[in-house]
Amino acid sequence: MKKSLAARSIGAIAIVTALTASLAGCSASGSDGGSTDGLTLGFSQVGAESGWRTANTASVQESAKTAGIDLKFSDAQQKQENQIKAIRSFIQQNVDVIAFSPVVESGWDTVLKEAKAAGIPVVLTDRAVDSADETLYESFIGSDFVEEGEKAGDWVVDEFADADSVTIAELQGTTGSAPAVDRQEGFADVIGEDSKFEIVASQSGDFTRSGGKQVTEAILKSNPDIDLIFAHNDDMALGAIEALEAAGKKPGTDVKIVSIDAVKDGMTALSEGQINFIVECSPLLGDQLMETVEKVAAGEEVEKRIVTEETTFDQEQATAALPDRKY
Ligand code: GZL
Repeated sequence: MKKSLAARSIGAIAIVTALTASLAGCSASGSDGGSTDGLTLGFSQVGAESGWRTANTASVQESAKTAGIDLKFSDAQQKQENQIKAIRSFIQQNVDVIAFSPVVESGWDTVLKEAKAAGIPVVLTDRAVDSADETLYESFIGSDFVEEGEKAGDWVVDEFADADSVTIAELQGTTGSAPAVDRQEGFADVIGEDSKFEIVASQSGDFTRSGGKQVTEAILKSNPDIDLIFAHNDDMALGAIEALEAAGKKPGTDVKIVSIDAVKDGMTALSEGQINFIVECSPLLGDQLMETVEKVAAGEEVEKRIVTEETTFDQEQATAALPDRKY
């Protein structure tokens, strides 16, 4: 028998009421799935400028999930003011720990003092700050960028052992960033011991593929016969390859290229002979970061500087490593 409109309405209200009660009961008991007693980490990331950065973000997010740490993630789009805003927001939210990769070395003391005053410990990952006050952060986890520049320089000295003169174009990373400052220093220290090496142009491509292409196009206009490009990262090296090919030059042959990072696209270009040597800089810092965050939150001592282990690749080694490459 067809139910009356009234009967159907009362039945519907009963169902909605039961559903509302069950939902209310769920949220009231706190069983909403979120970890109520887990750590909360505020993380300010540089941006998404390169393949390295993408892999680093994935590592941080995956490791936080595995560790059961509630990650509040902020992408600064390579702007320091956005990172400072994010850190202040994390302080307001009273997170347990703040971690960040400082886009540039300078200008952090004020906001780090605010975090310290709020009793929130800070961990630096990937890039360092130049603050004189080392009490403003608990630890730095990342690479030795000076050593990376030195490794690139060592390869150049060996590769051009029989040359009388070598003209070099340097594609710098983000101006004022620790990797750009330190890689330039390490490279210059090694090649500076022999006057046959001359850096005829050194300009920032901001760690991006488009930046590397634009800078290389400009450099080729005034220095069409460079022997070598030293790129502070693979993304700029890949941009340089595009510029060299557009200028009718064979990358890796007419102009040799040495780079840093060893991300998949860079390693592919290396295995194909368009890049000649790559110094590894690992983005897989997530696990070390979460271990450090847990120790810091528990008030345990941590090492002030935790340097990641890294290697180098020539063409043969890149070809062998590519199938197992995680990033
Ligand atoms: C290095 C990292 C650099 C990479 C670039 O640790 O900060 O930033 O070398 C990235 O690819 O953009």
